[in-house]
Amino acid sequence: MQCFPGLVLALSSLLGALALLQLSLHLRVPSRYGKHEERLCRPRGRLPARCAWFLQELPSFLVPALLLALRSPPRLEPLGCRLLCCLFCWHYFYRTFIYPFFTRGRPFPLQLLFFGMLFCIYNGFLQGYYLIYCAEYPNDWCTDIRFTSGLLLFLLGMGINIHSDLLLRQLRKPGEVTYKIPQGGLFTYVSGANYFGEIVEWFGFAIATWSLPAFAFAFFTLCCIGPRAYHHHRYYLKTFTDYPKSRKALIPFVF
Ligand code: NDX
Repeated sequence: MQCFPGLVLALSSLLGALALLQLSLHLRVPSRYGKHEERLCRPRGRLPARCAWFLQELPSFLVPALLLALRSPPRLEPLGCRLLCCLFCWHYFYRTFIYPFFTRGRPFPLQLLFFGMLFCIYNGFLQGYYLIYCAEYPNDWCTDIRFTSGLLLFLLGMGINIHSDLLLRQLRKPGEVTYKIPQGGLFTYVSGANYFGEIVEWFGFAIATWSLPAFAFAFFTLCCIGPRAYHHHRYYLKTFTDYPKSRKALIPFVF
């Protein structure tokens, strides 16, 4: 396989278009899973959350890993490039092999799982293909301000995301499916602390890679889970009369 810059441009543009489609579909009406799923826990047409999240996210880890294995001779020089590919796989290792096994979420709709998997194949291919076959970085990219600041943002975002996922999980005992008011960590300031972390993470990745595919993915993430944070916030305000009034939806002190 070789690098086709036109393919990268086309796939990144399509990802940007999907982001706008996602935004237009879900700005008013949230994606129908989790607390926005109206019919509770009907087993038909749903898969247990553990299984669903594992299957859905697996391609985001496997596809870049396969592309890496198929690349002969291996090309991930310089160090900056190798590190960037590892960051992407690191996140999806967590999301595929760790997050699903601890989740206490409700069963996930099969239809969304199918589209989610397609999305993960698409994005895993785009990010992996670009980093493994196309990206060119100077040998001193690791000391470039874009790489270092992007890496710091990525790590900060990932830390917030994982910590917030943990706080949400601890709200329930095994087998419980009720919703409670999240407390602690960044939830003190925003209802969508896990989403805020994830958005910071992927913008950090985009800055560190300084690439069109990564910026397209960060934009998609913003359009996908930004509105979802807003819908979560409205849900909490509607459901809990004692919900902290100073808490924002997504961005601490701002929105
Ligand atoms: N999965 C990313 N669009 C999505 C699946 C659906 O990873 O075709 C986007 C992802 C996909 C979507 C994905 C892309 C767009 C798709 C869509 C389906 C249709 C759509 C493909 C791939 C589509 C077009 C046409 C435009 C292409 O019971 P429960 O489950 O609610 O329990 C929850 C629990 N919890 C609480 N427990 C007690 N009390 C409370 N108050 C609670 N609040 C929540 O915590 C869950 O077990 C858990 C987390 O819940 P929630 O709702 O906060 O997060 P969730 O949305 O489930 O995300 C989980 C993590 C989170 O860290 C988030 O940052 C990350 O995954 N994520 C999620 C979505 C997308 C994404 C990251 C990204 O874009 N980077």
